[in-house]
Amino acid sequence: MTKPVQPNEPIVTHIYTADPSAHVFEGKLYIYPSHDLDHENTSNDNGDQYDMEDYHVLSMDGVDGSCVDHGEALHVKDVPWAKKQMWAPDAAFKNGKYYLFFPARDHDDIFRLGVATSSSPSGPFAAEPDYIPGSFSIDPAVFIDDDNRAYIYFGGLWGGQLEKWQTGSFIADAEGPADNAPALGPIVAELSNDMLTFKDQPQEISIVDEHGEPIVAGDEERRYFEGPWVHKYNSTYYLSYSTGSTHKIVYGTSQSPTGPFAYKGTILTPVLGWTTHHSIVEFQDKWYLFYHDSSLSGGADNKRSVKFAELKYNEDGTIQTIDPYGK
Ligand code: FUB
Repeated sequence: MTKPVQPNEPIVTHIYTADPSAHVFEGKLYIYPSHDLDHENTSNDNGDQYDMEDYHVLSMDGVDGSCVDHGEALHVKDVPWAKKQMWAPDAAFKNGKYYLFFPARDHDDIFRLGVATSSSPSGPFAAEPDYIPGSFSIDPAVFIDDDNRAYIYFGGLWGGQLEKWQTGSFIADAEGPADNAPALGPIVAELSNDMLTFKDQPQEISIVDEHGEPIVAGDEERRYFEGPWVHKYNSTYYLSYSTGSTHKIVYGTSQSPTGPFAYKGTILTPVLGWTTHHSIVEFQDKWYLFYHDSSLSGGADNKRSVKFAELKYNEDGTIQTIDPYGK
């Protein structure tokens, strides 16, 4: 019998999992994580240590029950366009189908975003033969608004290659903006009704400070790095993301799903391990943050474990900061 899950503890321990995207489907919590592997690849800023090959879908009937691993849902060998590095995925339900969105390097080593479909939230998923036309970079996250329009958010610096797309084409040696120039924002595109293509040209999202000025690239405590997630609470849109080099999950709010977003504060203080990555979901009238850290592996950057914590709002809609170690 599997052990019940506990807040701020790994939800599974038989495999390493990271980058959790949590959703409520068919009355249960489904978690779509990366599946970290135990290998000896060199750790570097290019992310070579994150050499994942497949996805497993996890589910929980409740936050005090056990977590089920539904087994391999998609493997890179079954994705014709993809070569390696199956990084942070997300899932969505529309048109009576489940869609798995995922990044991987294509055969030219360029990160692209793919889609796979299933009739079940636990998969297995069948990949489309090609990546989403016009897609690039990493960390897709899909938000479906109350009017049923679906938006995909994506983008990550460094190994995620976002700097290389500033001109609209891939420039292999492109660097990020100067420290005093606006930081690169995440990218958003509305998805077509069949969820397989972008409806329009992807747009960069602006994240601004308390004076309405763009957050600059040198402001590493607040600037966007990777791992976007959008949710809606009391009619306000919340964009949350990792600050990468300063290891925090932070957020901003907007009255539009495409921004601009006004920076508000920190959701999650740094965890053990270099990366931090999260999702936010409402389940049975409470809100939860799913995140990962490397404590189960003793701190190995490429061997992370998904955990969760309750997320609470203040009366004014701001989010209370979570310290995962209760300091
Ligand atoms: O898991 C590989 C990468 O690490 C993800 O795509 C990033 O968000 C970071 O968590």
